[in-house]
Amino acid sequence: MSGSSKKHRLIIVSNRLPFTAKEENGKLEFGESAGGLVSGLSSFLKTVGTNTSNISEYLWIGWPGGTVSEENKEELKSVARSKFSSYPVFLSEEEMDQFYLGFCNKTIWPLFHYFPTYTAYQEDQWQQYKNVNQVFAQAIQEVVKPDDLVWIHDYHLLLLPNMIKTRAPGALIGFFLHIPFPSYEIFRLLPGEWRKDLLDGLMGSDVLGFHAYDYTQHFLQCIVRILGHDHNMGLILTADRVVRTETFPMGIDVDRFVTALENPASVQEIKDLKKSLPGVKIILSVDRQDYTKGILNRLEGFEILLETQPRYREKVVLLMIVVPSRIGVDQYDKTKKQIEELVGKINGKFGSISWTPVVYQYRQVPFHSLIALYHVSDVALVTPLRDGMNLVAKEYVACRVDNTGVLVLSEMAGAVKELGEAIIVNPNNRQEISAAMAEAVEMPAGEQQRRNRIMRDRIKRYNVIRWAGDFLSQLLAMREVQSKFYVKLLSEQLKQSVITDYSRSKRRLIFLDYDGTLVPFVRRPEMATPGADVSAVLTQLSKDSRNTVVLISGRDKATLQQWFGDLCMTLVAEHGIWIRKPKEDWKMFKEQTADWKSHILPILQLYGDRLPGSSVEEKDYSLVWHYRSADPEQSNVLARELLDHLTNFTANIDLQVLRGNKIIEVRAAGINKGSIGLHMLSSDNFDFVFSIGDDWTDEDLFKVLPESAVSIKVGIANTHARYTVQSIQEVHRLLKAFAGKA
Ligand code: ADQ
Repeated sequence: MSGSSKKHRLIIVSNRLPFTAKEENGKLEFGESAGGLVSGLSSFLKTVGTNTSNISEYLWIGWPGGTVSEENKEELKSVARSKFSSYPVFLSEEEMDQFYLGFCNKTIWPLFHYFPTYTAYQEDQWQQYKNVNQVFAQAIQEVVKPDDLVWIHDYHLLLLPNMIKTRAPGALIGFFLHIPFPSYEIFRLLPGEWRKDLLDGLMGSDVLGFHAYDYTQHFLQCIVRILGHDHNMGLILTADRVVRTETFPMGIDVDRFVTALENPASVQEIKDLKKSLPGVKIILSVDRQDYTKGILNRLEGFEILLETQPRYREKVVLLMIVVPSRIGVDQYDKTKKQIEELVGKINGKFGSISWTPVVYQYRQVPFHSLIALYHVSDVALVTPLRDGMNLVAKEYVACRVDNTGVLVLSEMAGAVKELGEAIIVNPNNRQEISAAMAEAVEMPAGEQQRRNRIMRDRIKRYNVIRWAGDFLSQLLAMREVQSKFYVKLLSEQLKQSVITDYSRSKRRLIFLDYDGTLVPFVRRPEMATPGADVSAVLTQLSKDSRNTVVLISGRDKATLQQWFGDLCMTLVAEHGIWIRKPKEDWKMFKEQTADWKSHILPILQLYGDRLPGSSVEEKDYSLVWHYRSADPEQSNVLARELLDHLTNFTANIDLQVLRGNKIIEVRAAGINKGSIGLHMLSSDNFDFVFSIGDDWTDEDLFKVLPESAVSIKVGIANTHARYTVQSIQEVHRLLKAFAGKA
């Protein structure tokens, strides 16, 4: 990883630490913890502190793998820090039970792997999930420093980014999801509050990474549909944040595997394996015991092969290694039983004294044995029903140093995107698995080498060190991306000086937009009535004789009259078509005709009918098609179409067609908030001009104001305004401060 020369500390956060600590007879015992993430990141972490790295040091935060009594916690902390560069998060057995075995592995894991029927929706487990994420947030807060890079991993900690955003100001937060992100149709099965909280949680990140392009797209689709945020090439812009989403397929450390094959332990293991299985083709199957891995399908495919093609009997062996996993979750216990029954059935049906068709082992195997297995197996059968990536497939290819060997790979694994030269199967089709096994066993060595050469080159290039480096480079780059958006943020200091200028001035002109500035957007415009706090602050501001307050909105005059008619302020309706000064009647700002409306209205109504949830608003001199409550994706397509339609239709008429915040508006050309702004400016000699708004229509006003004016946009998007604020709450605070100076 290269880039700016400044060095940062990296904080890695994952459910498990890279080591395990357990109490035996009251004493702590330490062990290594296995798994793709730990071994992958360890290779990357070896580069930390080198000249080419932007990372000066690292600290790993997570659970140490067991419950620890009070008296041993300090010792564990100290060993964790000195030996493993880690910081433990302590969790009770009950917390772990409901959190890990509960919400993580009975709700998120099955649902995100497209097993909705295995998914539990239990409120107490959800509460514990929130609680444990809070415990992690607390642990991070204890150690984090500004300028740290915080990299959170996986589905156990989906709520964490948002929880630490405020606790770790200045730190950049990255999140990587190691499992698939499911399509909206699956994700929406979660109760409304959960799915919103989970997405809000993730949106606390600066960079969000996924293994595959599809998962990134699914996530973005959920963000549009559930939170209502659009994106531009994966960059999500909300009123107060910029979040980058990106695809980073995780790799492995190929060199580590190749080098380890030369270790005496591996060499011996390879010899022993070859001796114990002479004259047969070895088909390897290695996974954690998990129903998503398709282990049963694999066995069924093998059964079909032996059944339908007897010539393979005594000629092939399925070497099946299953690593114990998530013991205590019903579905896992059930799958284990089913696997063992089927192994027994196949061996009973086809086996002989000299030949066992399926050699089955239910255990964790050490690294040197695992790579020996990869090295001697003629075929690797990797057939998950759904898998975020699948590192086993890549590890097998890495260990084929002479490029022989055949990988049979499921099209449902994320790894298939990079390993397209494998024999690709649909794991639901047992016949296909069986045919793939036969094809693999028969494949000539030249063809095997041709395929593996391409795949090995690819996985060597995008290895795990590149993967982590890329992710962290993107994370660091967010500082610059965000600074462009945050450059105009109204700091506390600037805010105070605006308030001082306000209090010293004698003739003030104050422009206020309404929707999105004083009140939030709601599903139906008529529901956005001003609350008591908004009415109070407007009353106070408009009572001050030094103030000329102009409420300038796109709404119709009847609504503004109803809500604010009694206040001593200027009301402007339909973005400048109508104006009502205090104690006067409504007047048209510039003469208008409305005869064009009868031509345009049917077009808008047609789109109103075509898109459920959208509606047409007819004002005196403008027409609006609203689509805030409609399906966001469908409405984006139709909005583009309507815009095109109207632009062509109005080419020779003096009308303007504008696309706003979930609306398309048609009105007479030449009238906008800017014209009203100029009119009001010329009505007196003001010594303080202030304008605040959130919308594209406010830009017309910002553009015409004198340089000395204080113009503020609500939201961090590009703007002509001098400053930006991130929320409506900030608008309220500022206006209240003004009112307090009256
Ligand atoms: P897993 O579901 O655990 O990981 P996988 O990617 O295959 O799946 O990683 C398993 C790791 O465990 C591999 O590194 C492998 O070497 C090791 N392993 C497998 N069988 C073993 C055995 N019998 N003994 C010892 N070690 C064994 C999750 C997601 C995946 C994603 C990874 C990484 O489910 O889709 O690829 O995270 O992001």
